[in-house]
Amino acid sequence: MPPAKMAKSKAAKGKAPKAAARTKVPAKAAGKAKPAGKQPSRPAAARATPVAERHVPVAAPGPMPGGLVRLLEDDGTVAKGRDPNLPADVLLFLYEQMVQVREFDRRMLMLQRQGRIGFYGPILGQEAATVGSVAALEARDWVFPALREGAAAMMRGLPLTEAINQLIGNGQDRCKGRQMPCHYTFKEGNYYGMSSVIGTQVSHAVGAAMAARLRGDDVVVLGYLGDGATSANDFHCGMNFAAVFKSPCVIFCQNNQWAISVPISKQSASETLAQKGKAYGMPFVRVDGNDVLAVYSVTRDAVARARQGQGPTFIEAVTYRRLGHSSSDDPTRYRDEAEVKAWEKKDPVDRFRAYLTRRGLWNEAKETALQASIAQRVNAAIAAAEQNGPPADETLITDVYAQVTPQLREQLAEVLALEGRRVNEGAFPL
Ligand SMILES: Cc1ncc(C[n+]2csc(CCOP(=O)(O)OP(=O)(O)O)c2C)c(N)n1
Ligand SMILES: [Mg+2]
Repeated sequence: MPPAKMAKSKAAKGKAPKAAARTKVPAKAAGKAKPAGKQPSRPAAARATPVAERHVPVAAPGPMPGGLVRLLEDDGTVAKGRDPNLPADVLLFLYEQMVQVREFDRRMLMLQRQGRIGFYGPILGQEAATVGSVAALEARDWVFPALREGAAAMMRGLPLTEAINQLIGNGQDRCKGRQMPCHYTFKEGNYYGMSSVIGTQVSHAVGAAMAARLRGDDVVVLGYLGDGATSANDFHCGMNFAAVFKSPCVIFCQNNQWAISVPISKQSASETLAQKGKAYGMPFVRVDGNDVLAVYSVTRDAVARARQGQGPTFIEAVTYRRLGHSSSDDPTRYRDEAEVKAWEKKDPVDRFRAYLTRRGLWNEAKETALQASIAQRVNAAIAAAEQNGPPADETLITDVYAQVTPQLREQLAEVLALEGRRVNEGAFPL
């Protein structure tokens, strides 16, 4: 049932919680959000989640495939009968999002090197895993991201200027500079603020999904984690709880082979991360994370199972972190460049472009136009965000209690008397 109808029928039964009634989240978000500066025309891709609106038929839940699920070959071909046959506009939406986040990533890393933002966690190489998985959600579903899923917020309508406001931590940042960069939060897009504590995304996602079920919301939660997070307590508690109570969620692990400087071989003695799902008694699947079609397909099926009351699925997306853990890291100190080169050949964007070209949906002229349009969007967003001043000093004491207490006021006055205003402006501690 299309989301709009679903919300109506729930309302008729007298149990239409607020969240379930939201169907066009990104569109609403655009209306509600206060862009901090002049925002270029919204990326076509950010208008909505067309995948959700035009959902392709859901595969019947069945036994999970063994081995690695891969649909797209390096040359852009798909084995006969295995193409999910997504509509052209959906395919182009996915491609545009992948290209956009790649360019955004490149530029943000440059800004960090120039001292214009303090920190950045790049996703180069993991574009298909994020874009393909989040595209499988309906607009009313929720995302609990880890460090490398900022593209999910943008796909769900977070304007680029707002994302950069967050990276700068300026006065227009929703968290007023109190969070580390890359910890976007975007309530209108049902994108939960990222928790830095590794693995907690799992328990948060599982708990939120349980809460949604108890409230009668028709919501599925997609929670992300990295390979390193599978060693954290929260992963195990969350997986167990999810499976026992059939929490309507999908637990999506981006196995990018590294947890800062710890390789997967030192992270887990299991043959695969996916099989950890079996131990907890939930369906599991291992997918080629650089294959956007495969990622989309397996996530869509997992979301369908969760929505039908069949509980959680654990997905391991096999991919690779091609750059450092963050802008503060130098990966050449602990890994072989040959490994990086080998993964460059499995580039998810190139592979998908080859597929689109084969299908007659893409060509060089379109590529040039898209690159130019994205460069313009990102440039305009940077310019707009950089016009915003820092958060007011008074924000140090707001949002702590419902009302600012006299003690906090006193403390602020003391700090300002001692230090003056904006003494650390422009000095990034990271
Ligand atoms: C509980 C906890 N321990 C340690 C850290 C420090 N830390 C931040 S990111 C990270 C590695 C995460 O690796 P992974 O889960 O594979 O995600 P990736 O960074 O590769 O996306 C660590 C150890 C943390 N944030 N939280
Ligand atoms: Mg990792």
